[in-house]
Amino acid sequence: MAQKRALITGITGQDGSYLAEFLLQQGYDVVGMIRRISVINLDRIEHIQDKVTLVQGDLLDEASLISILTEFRPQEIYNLAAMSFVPTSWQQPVLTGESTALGVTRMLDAIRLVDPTIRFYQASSSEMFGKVQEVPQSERTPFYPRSPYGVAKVYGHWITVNYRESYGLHATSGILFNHGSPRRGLEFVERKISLGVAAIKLGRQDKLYLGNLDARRDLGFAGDYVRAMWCMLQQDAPDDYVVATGETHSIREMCEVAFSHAGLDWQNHVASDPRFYRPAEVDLLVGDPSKAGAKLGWEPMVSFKELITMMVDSDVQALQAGRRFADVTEITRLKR
Ligand code: NAP
Ligand code: G4F
Repeated sequence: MAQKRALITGITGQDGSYLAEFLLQQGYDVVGMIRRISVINLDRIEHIQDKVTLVQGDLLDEASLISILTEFRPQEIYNLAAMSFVPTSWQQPVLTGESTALGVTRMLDAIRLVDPTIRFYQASSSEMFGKVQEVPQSERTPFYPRSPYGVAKVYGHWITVNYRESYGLHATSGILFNHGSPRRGLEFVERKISLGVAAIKLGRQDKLYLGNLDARRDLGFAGDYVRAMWCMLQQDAPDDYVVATGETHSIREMCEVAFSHAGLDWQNHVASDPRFYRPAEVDLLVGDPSKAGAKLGWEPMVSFKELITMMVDSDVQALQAGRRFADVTEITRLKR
């Protein structure tokens, strides 16, 4: 059988890096789209850089997408690129809409124009459920987004459904609940905690400042979740799927597990900082992954506790090895 080619937008991100690894293992020719910036950060894909083809393009620029599809002719596209950090979406709501919402339309339109047989995966989000209308959340749960990011993702989801219904595209939306890994961006709460625990364990800091500890999230391992993305595009018909663990844990529990793994008591080190609270919060997320289980045969392999301890161990090792991390907490504080 001829080798399949996949295009990944957001290949430099957490999920893009795991998906690229996974697709290479499946024998794919992987093309990754990166945007033009003054210094390209290939940290997450350094180890596979010579096995993938990198091409410049931007979700803000439809012509760049059209020319990539025309040149590379992928059979599958995984649209993972987005402005993905929820607090920044209040600070940069228009940019968030341009990439996270309209960027999806630009890519769908490029597919429609260049090759409507391309299979398309859209990285939708549990953030769309926001102020949840039922517990647990499934593919049938109505959306009630609580951030400009969530609103943009709702648009991305519905334009995917619309292009599927209007033009018969094989366009699928994966509604993924939170997933982290040792490659998670430093601002997201589970990584902020694992890196904070590692720094405290090694005596480099004493306090970790966090926001709302009562929020609850359904948190899995990114390596498991990219497998679900691929399974979705192997189905005969496009559809929507919730991908989640079915468990929910508070941020406080994340702290307990992470600090106790390092032999520390979280209550001695975690302090509250009102600047990390959000203008509107998503209090509780817990997904019902039964459709993904039944139709895709997908289930998560890594538990909540395994994920958090894996992340703490990885950050302790990284700091011990002399790796330096930018302090992003200052620049992600919300103006009040
Ligand atoms: P991430 O680590 O923040 O990666 C985002 C990627 O998008 C980066 O490669 C970034 O490139 C790229 N990007 C941003 N704007 C772009 C633009 N205008 N044009 C081209 N590329 C652009 O995010 P992630 O955690 O891997 O998540 C992947 C996708 O899944 C995102 O769409 C996210 O919203 C969605 N999602 C994530 C989760 C989760 O818990 N991780 C859950 C549900 C849905 P740079 O390297 O240049 O910044
Ligand atoms: O880690 P977070 O920033 O992730 P959030 O907002 O749930 O978004 C992530 O998951 C979405 C899927 O539901 C993705 F679509 C999105 O791209 C992203 O990957 O915050 C999680 C929770 C929030 O309730 C927040 O208020 O943790 C709470 N939290 C408490 N203290 C904090 C902090 N969050 C951050 N980032 N930093 C804190 O200090």
